[in-house]
Amino acid sequence: MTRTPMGEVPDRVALIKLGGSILTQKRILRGIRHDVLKRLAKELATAAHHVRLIIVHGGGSFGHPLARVYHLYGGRTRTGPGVVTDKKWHREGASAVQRSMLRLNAQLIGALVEEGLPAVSVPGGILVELEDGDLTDFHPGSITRYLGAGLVPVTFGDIASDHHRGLAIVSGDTLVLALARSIRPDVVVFATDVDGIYDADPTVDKKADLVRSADASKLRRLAAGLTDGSAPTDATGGMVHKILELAEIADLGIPALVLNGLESGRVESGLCGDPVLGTRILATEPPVAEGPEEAAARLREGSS
Ligand code: IP8
Repeated sequence: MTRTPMGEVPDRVALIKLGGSILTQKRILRGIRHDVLKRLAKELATAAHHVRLIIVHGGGSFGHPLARVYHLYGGRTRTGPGVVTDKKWHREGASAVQRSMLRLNAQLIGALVEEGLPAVSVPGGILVELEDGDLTDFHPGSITRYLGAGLVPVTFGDIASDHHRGLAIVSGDTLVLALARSIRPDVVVFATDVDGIYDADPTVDKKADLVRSADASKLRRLAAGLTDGSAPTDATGGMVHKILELAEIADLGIPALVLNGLESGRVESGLCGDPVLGTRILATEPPVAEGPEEAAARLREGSS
């Protein structure tokens, strides 16, 4: 991606996921990394001169601890299916989780607005319908309309209605994949707390190597290798899920990038298409459309 000349409205769209692990302090309930938030807002504001942004953020210590306490997980999540025994408890939990997520979202929006970005909030729960924690319907209209109006929509992993369970969590990663499918951005960037995708779990294997680039089939091989281990850790389980989602994004013909959002300048470089340390995901080539002459020749030759 090349940088848009100053003053011109960018025509390219970038979808970026800011991981909860970079925005929040893992071990402190609702602890915000204010310095990171401020720096990322500056980088996003600079990048917004070159690409139109859709931002998705995760929950970190604003979402996951509460979701766990109230058994709100469902479907393919890190902690497995939740068991719902008491509807009132479930409803109170849903309200508590969303209130907490809105606080994180407001902090991020505040930082973006301070840097001059017209950011607006779109709770992820109103975009989706779930069935046992899995996405069944997606309604991205509010995102596309805000984007069309020149705003920066900021959505987040949230509580959502679930046709089977009543309520469940929709993760930021699920929202990214659904947005990629429906909006077809020019690039998807995942800002995480590690340098990219590794060929083994770097928290347990000192010899784990950073994968500099991968296509969908390499990603699927990597995911299979990571789940081969005897007992995949939480970190690996989360990463395997992300890797498989990235393969799906690549198959949509959209390139992606996984980089470290805790390192200064990487988010800006990644969004602007400058060289940056991370894992570059190559888009799967769409099949070349057959022209009328080729089609006629194929029919003449009687091939199918
Ligand atoms: O951090 C989940 O989003 P994620 C958000 O992207 C909640 O997995 C509410 C737990």
